[in-house]
Amino acid sequence: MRYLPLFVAPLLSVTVQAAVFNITGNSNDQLAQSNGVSPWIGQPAARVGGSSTDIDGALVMFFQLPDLGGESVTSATLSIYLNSIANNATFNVDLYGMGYTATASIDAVNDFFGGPYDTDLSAGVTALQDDLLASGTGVAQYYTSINIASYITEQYENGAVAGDFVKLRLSPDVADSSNYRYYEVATANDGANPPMLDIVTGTVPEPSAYALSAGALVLGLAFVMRRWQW
Ligand SMILES: [Ca+2]
Ligand SMILES: [Ca+2]
Repeated sequence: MRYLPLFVAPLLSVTVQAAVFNITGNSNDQLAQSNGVSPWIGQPAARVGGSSTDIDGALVMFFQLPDLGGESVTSATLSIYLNSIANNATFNVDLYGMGYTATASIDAVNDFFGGPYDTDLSAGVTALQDDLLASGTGVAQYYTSINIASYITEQYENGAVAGDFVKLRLSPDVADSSNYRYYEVATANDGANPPMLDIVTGTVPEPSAYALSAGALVLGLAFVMRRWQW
């Protein structure tokens, strides 16, 4: 039996961490309401779901994008502090991306959405995570999203520059929440537990680097195999 040396794996994992950005939400975050009127901008908490009588709410947040310094986004996660769940709300809360903006301000008329995951077909809206917050789970704690690095990268690719804001939304996953059944989420006006977007950048190998590695590997293998056969 002949065994070829296994030296493939080390060549394929050479991402180098460059910087970590812990971005606090902008205090212009705001509850977008189903009636198209959104007066609450300075509140330290927002009611996602049945925010008041016959009115539902979704929290729209803004995070100022950093200068990546030529690096790539290797990780990006949103952390949300759930204060409480009011009146045994049984729906869950989904995470959506709403692109990027130069100024942190909501569109009171159009930004609200409540409904099943990934059914908001509005232009510029992307479903990012089903049930980031779920009924029956612990309160008075942070919940962290899945890695949304590809979505953050997409914003830069679409033209966002450092100083622009990525816009994210927490929506109830029912079209009509019962009155006063809601998730109370800390906003950026909560000094202790604001929403956070944590971005990690790093150097991702260029495809050409992979190609070179692969080419060198093939040559190396051919060389080794020739030697083995002698
Ligand atoms: Ca606010
Ligand atoms: Ca859901």
